[in-house]
Amino acid sequence: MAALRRLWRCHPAGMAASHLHTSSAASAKQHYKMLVLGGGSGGITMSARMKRMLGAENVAVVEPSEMHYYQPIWTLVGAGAKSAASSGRPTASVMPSGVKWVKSSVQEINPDTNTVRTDDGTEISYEYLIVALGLQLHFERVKGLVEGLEHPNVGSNYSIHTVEKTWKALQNFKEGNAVFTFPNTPVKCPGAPQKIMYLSDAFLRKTGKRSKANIMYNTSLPVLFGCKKYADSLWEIVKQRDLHVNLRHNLIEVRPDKNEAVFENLDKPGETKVVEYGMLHVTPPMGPSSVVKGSPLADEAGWLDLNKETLQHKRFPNVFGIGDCTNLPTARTAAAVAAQSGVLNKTIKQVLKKEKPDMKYNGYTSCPLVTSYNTVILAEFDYNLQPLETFPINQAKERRTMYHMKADLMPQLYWHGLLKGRWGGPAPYRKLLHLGMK
Ligand code: FAD
Ligand code: UQ1
Repeated sequence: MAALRRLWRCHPAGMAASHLHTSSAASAKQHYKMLVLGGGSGGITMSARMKRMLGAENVAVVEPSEMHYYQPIWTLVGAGAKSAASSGRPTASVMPSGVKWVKSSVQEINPDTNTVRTDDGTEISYEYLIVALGLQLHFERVKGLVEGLEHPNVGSNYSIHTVEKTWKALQNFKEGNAVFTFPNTPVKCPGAPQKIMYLSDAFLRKTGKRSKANIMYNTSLPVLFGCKKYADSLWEIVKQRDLHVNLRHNLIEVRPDKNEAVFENLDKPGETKVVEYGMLHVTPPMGPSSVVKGSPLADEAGWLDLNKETLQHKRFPNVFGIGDCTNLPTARTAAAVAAQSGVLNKTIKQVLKKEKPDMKYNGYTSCPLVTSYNTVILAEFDYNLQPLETFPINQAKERRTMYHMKADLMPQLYWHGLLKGRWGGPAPYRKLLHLGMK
């Protein structure tokens, strides 16, 4: 349990004292026209947009974490290509100025009374609510995993507390199986569990250790990637690089003292396989935010129950949502958050004017599939898993330009475009770039 608590502890980096965001206890005003739950990618993005629409004094964000992380760069941190420090900035520095930051955790959402309760017992009422609580990681659901993450040959790019362990495990690898997993739950960025495999393969080749490694990707899914166009390219790559893909294999136990990982075969109930590892990269099981799950806002599985086109709640018309906490049937990514933010802005504008929302989110999502230290396949697709590519070139090919975009341009676009409410995804550019083409 102590180890688990360490995994969840917030980053202790200090808050910029120069910012004027006050704590909930210090404020008397407990009602906001627009209340945003969660100050991650979706929450900060929407608070910036709501500040422009309604004025800063009408907007509040409930977020307990002192630090805001750009999670997509953790793929490169785990492979030693970027530093963990470069992924985080103080939450105070990304909170739109003048917007109230309530530095607490939401404990309960009561949409029947238009109120939420925070962990210090404060009740906040709202006229409109945006839920952006993200999803929850469940390292504890794999037996032995929390203990395993204390060993030097196990890591996970999915948390700031474990991402540097991946890089250590990779550097320390000597021989044997290098094992990469994908759990039997929905995940955020479904490409990330295999990106670190391609980077590890490249690292082991660069350092002359590849011949001593047997690299395997054990995934619960029945496919390598959801959108066929990119899956076809990835199958070519795994064949060429001698990477072994085992479909429908789900990690159920880690035995760190013996360096063993136990997998169940999802197609043959009761059949398990024990794999000895030299290094293990785990993508943990994930699930809905417990706060959403425990509220009337949830669907049967616990996700925020939204209209998939307007992003308005199905039963509570003054409630909206964005990002990983929702039940939108597309891959959960920051790129999806970008596209959703433009649609949600329009939906809210129309709802405030008592008009019927008419802008439709098409499920746009994107996953820069890092396939080495200088190449990326830029997957972009919609609700129907149909490619929706920004550039008028075949994006299923590995490209250096796209690696540069992922490693150098995207972080800038995130901090200075998305989080400022000025980046609603590439759709306008796609139309321009495809002018005159089919
Ligand atoms: P988050 O950004 O996770 O924010 C949720 C926020 O809610 C957090 O700040 C949290 O502290 C807060 N919160 C939680 N519970 C409470 C509570 N009870 N009360 C108040 N606040 C609470 N996306 C891409 O587009 N491209 C990529 O290449 C990519 N790669 C990725 C690689 C990795 C390893 C990972 C982990 C993610 C990657 N993503 C990528 C996914 C992307 O980071 C997420 O989809 C995105 O951050 C979702 O935004 P969100 O606002 O829904 O959730
Ligand atoms: C994107 O918009 C985005 O959000 C800022 C990402 O998250 C980091 C992405 O990874 C990608 C690929 C996009 C889409 C942007 C372009 C230019 C294709």
